[in-house]
Amino acid sequence: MQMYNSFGPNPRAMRMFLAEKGINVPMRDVYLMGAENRRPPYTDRNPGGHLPALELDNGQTIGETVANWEYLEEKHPKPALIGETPEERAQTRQWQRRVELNSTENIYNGFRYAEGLDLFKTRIPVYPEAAASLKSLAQKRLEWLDGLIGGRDWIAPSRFTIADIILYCCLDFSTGVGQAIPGSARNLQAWFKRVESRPSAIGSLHPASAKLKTRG
Ligand SMILES: N[C@@H](CCC(=O)N[C@@H](CS)C(=O)NCC(=O)O)C(=O)O
Repeated sequence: MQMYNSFGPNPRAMRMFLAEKGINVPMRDVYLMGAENRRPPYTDRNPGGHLPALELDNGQTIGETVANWEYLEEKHPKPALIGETPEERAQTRQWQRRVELNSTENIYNGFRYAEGLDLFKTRIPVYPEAAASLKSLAQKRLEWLDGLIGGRDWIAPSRFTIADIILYCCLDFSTGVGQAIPGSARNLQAWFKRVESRPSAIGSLHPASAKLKTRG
């Protein structure tokens, strides 16, 4: 097995997941800033053109971070980052969907259509006129989430899960490109510090982060 790796919040989330699990996977760097991920041979393996991806021992390559996490958790159930029981897994997937559909996807598209426009305009359809609305929507949904997590340590009650990894890696990146946690979202700010103190958080930063002055 090997991981196609790069700078960026999604590959970082994969590295953080692997660190939390204690799984050692050889990494092969793909040069994201030079769009190596957007042309063959990479797109022959992963037509989605995104990073990260996982090449399995049977030769198959799987894109999409959460799909790979589902696979890895089945192969390495402990410590559970999705869940040990059907009930826990359903709960985690519920929070994962809430985090991604409400917040992180809007944050990422807000970035791609504004600060990231020069990088993305030759890669994907871009809608600069939507950027401000997407950013505003994401902020409102973070405030909504903030209201739901009062009195608990993690996004899913009582357990550190993939929902925490997804949101943390996104917000650590987005803060550096003008989309910080809303000032009023005190629960989320405290939660962010809790995640940040885990060794996997700092350990998962890509060496290019310092040069690019963005955390990914
Ligand atoms: N839905 C994908 C998104 C992955 C993604 O957006 N990766 C970024 C890096 S953080 C990327 O590949 N960006 C470069 C590009 O899109 O060309 C996943 O969850 O894995």
